[in-house]
Amino acid sequence: MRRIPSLLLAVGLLLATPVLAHDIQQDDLRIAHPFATPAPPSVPHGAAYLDISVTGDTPAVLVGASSPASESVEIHDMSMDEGVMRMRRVERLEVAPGTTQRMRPGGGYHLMLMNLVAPLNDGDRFPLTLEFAERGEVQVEVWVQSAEDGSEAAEGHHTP
Ligand SMILES: [Cu+2]
Repeated sequence: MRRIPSLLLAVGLLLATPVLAHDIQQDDLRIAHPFATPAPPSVPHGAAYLDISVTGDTPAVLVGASSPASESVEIHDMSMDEGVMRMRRVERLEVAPGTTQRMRPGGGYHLMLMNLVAPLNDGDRFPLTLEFAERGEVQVEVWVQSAEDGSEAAEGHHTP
């Protein structure tokens, strides 16, 4: 009989844990296929990528993000500057109505996981909270996978 309370407790904890979805539809906002590229112990920072789609009439403005996987999360834009790849932090990323902002390795916007708590290994999953102006927070589950796999999955994963 002593096992029953602990079993019930375990079930209660399971139920209390929010189930994080990989693809999120929240009102007219859709977050698709969040993934992060693997980061070995020698790499201090990681990068996460996802697609943000807005189907309604008002833009979605990403103003921040956070995750237990790193000390902080910054919105970055990467571009070529006189032949050199440069990353710069941006305070907000606006997604216009009726459009999709795609993030992919190799350039453009990404979410920088500043000071990783642990290496990111292929197959790992971790929660990420996106903060949108006016719309509040959206929680997603990020999958760690190689850039090629992630991009392919992102492209092919959501064809209607
Ligand atoms: Cu960056």
